[in-house]
Amino acid sequence: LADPASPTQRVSGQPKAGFRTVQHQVPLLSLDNAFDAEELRAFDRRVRRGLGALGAPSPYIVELKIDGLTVALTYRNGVLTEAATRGDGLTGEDITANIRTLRSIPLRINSHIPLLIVRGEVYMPKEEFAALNREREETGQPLFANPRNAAAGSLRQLDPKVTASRPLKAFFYDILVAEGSELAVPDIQSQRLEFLAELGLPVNRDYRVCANIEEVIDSCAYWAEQRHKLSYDIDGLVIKLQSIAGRVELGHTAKAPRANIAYKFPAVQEETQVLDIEVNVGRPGAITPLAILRPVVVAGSTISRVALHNEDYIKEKDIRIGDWVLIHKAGDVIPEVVRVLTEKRTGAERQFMMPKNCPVCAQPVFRAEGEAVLRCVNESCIARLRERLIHFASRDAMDIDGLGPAIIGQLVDAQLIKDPADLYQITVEDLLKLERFALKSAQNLVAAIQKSKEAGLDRVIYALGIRHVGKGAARVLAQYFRSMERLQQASEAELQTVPEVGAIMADSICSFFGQAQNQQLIAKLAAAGVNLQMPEADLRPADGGPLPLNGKTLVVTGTLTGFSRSEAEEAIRRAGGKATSSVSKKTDFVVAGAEAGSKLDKAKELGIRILNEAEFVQLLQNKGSVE
Ligand code: 5U1
Repeated sequence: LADPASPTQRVSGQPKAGFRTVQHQVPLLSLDNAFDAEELRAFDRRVRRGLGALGAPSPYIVELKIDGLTVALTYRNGVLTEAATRGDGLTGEDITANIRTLRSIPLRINSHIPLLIVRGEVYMPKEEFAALNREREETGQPLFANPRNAAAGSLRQLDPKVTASRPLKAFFYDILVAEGSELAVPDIQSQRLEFLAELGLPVNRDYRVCANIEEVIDSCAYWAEQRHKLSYDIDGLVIKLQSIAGRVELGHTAKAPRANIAYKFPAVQEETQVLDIEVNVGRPGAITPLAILRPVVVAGSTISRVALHNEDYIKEKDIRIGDWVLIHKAGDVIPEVVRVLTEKRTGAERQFMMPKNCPVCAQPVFRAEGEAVLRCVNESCIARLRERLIHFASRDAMDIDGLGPAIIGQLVDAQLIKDPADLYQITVEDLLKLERFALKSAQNLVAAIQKSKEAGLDRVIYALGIRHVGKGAARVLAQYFRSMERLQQASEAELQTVPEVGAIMADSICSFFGQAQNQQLIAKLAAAGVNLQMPEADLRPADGGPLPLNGKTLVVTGTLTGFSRSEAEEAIRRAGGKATSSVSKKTDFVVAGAEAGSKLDKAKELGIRILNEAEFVQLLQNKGSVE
């Protein structure tokens, strides 16, 4: 009776040992490329000649070519039964379990068509890619080079739970097979896209129907300019004959249909010279090399410096001072050295050596075993303090309006602050002694600093800059421990019971709070009046009686309408209960929202009381029975 379209099928059980290969029912062709207007006009002449209509203009559609991973989905009687990668076009890999975890892909489409196979592209939006990489950096994991690699890496995971945790999306653009359809599949490509959308599949609506090839060329010029504004990467455009009958008539070569072509944007790699390599001291003491470049415009912005990450990276790419290099923007955003143009070397280039001492405080630097990064470990290094303060004041941390790197630099140089807590002692008079401060701006900054005392425990935890503790983890820690004091006292073992906290993070938190200067910092923040508590439980009964979930253990699963997962767990803790992530005999209740999966099954198996959202709210409000 298992229904493959049941929401429970979004999360599958066990990781697989490997992917099964699948034979595509219809080959997934690739595309020939055109690189300029002339090649597009030549394509148009071939199309019109092939159709015997050389004199007549031909209508085309221009679609965005999403830079992701091609997939083919099979729906039988409207239900998603199989998903495969493109592979070599004839054989792909079975990634059904992983595809099912993508919320934007329907498990059931709005039709009972006996067999439908559609083709599309799975991708990761640029911002989500950047956030994922930030998180990976914070937790010491290797970074993805670009959104495409991140999408491919996320989809080709043997454990679907990993795929489920990644921000993947998809667009569909082609119908490979439609059999026994009671619905007429349209014979015009733009109508086909709308048809796919009506079925409930995600479709990119940024297409343009063009009456002739000159309109196509205009559209290509438009997107060459505008593509950087999209929230996802595209690696070109696809020009297709609107008429599907025409497409069939023209047929295909061994590799590609004759009626379609990909337009590739002009290369966005530029040559420039490495004028120097400098090192930066970041937080927490990471000494990172930075190439100073002869300024060059790449895809609309001037690049004059590029991160070289670490010693191994420089060695691997063999980057020397004076080298000519090819640079591009990875993921269309982050400048990166593609390769050294060794053919341009004159012999005057110089090898770069990482410093043995911190360039700011002159103390020796260290490279920990297994790490690629050199670090300055001098706690009083001015450069480290500056970076720490920049992070402390940043938008995601204490969000101190007007306290940017330049002012922080002045405050540090004037020796007005030695740690973040000193910020709260700064007066208007102190600021007036610095450059560029007038009475009003000084008053505003002092007010902004004072206001940040109520930023919230999660922000303070994040602002401390504990290694491996990102924004999300700080929020979870704040919700779990509810006060800085409790967090400080937590053992490594207790920390590891917190969802999302692993061994590396737990170790890092303990070693942070184990250091005397960090304990002093927390004490100073508290003395300055920074709020280091979560707000008191607003669900606590007015009469001060027992909390409604006192001593009870609950597991939240599935999607609730009124709470996010962490909000529901917070509500449980505030009501005196314990929120855990796995169902066992010790679980008192399982709160099951929409699309609850294996945890709900396990609860049923163990005979644990299952609450729907309304019953859960009743319990929180002390209106239901917990027995
Ligand atoms: N929008 C779109 N992207 N894209 C990529 N259409 C499209 N068609 C493709 C490819 C590789 O190939 C055709 C052969 C279906």
